[in-house]
Amino acid sequence: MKKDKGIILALDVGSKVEAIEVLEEVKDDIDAVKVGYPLILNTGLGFMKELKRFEKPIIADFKVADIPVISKTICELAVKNGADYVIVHGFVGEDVVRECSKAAKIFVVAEMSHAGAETFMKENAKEITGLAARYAFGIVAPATRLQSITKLKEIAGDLVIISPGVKTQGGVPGSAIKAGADFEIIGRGIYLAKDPREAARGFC
Ligand code: BMP
Repeated sequence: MKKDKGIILALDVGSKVEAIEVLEEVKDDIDAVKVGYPLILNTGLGFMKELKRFEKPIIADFKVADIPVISKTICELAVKNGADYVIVHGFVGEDVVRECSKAAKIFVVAEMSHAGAETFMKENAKEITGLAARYAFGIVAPATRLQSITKLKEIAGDLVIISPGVKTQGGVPGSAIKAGADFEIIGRGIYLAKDPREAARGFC
């Protein structure tokens, strides 16, 4: 995934019209688009193919966390419908991550950005990153906990680190990249802004 602006847009809007409007505005100021359940459950899996015309890598954020055979099927469906990368949970274990990696280029969630992730995820994030290093293209690590990014970076090797939690969740723009992330994921800070283009430029 080519790095220019260092920004991945989390396109969590509720309709095709909104999604296209936002992308038209910010396409020159982002490196990739992350789509997830809010958009895909509203518009259908096939919408990823329609987004191809923006010529940005598409990350399907399905946080896959099922048994291996079902997880692999989800990844296959995502790729068949236009995803360039799929986000998969790591806590489900090696068999799931391995099967998913056979079907797609994957990002593994190492540690999430919300407060609840401190309960179970934080203490296992290093092991999950070690697992990801064997199968994944990258990991997801929290912009809300910069020490976690720095710590996981030591284990991550060549893994690409993408980091959500910027602005609306409290992460300071630019700080995750300074701590070792490759890209910051930004959703509401861009698509809810009065002027999404100006907002996106402000993050570059
Ligand atoms: P926002 O910038 O609006 O807070 O959006 C963050 C995006 O990153 C959402 O799509 C969310 O699902 C995702 N995300 C997150 O916030 N924290 C994580 O730990 C993992 C995520 O994928």
